[in-house]
Amino acid sequence: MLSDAAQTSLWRTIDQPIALKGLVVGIGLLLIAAELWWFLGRHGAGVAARGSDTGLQEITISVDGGYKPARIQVKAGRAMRLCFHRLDPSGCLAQVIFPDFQTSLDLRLHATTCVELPATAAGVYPFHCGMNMVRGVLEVVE
Ligand SMILES: [Cu+2]
Repeated sequence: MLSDAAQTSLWRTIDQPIALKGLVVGIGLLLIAAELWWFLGRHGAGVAARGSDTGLQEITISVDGGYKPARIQVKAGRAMRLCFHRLDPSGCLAQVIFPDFQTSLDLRLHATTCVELPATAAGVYPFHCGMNMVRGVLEVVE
């Protein structure tokens, strides 16, 4: 056992004013909120795919640190073509997986790679990178 004197020299409590404690807690909560927003929040509205001569709905998605846009709106009952233009060298983004369509796509760097997906019912169909860290979502609406 340490004597009281030794304990005091090893560990000393410095009492802080309550306002400072509150401030530290507040900043902590703000940082937690910011993190949740960053990883789970909705970042802007979905971007609609446009029609094309082929009858497919088309959209080009830029892959650079994330999917831009990450929320894509398409119409139900029409096949679609998604083109990914990969600018990010991170190996993590070299693959896109569409779990609901049981398909995946390998993306070459500085190239545009397209996938055609069949017409589908209205709903929300997420897609993600090879390791499920970077995510996007297909919003299929009537
Ligand atoms: Cu990843």
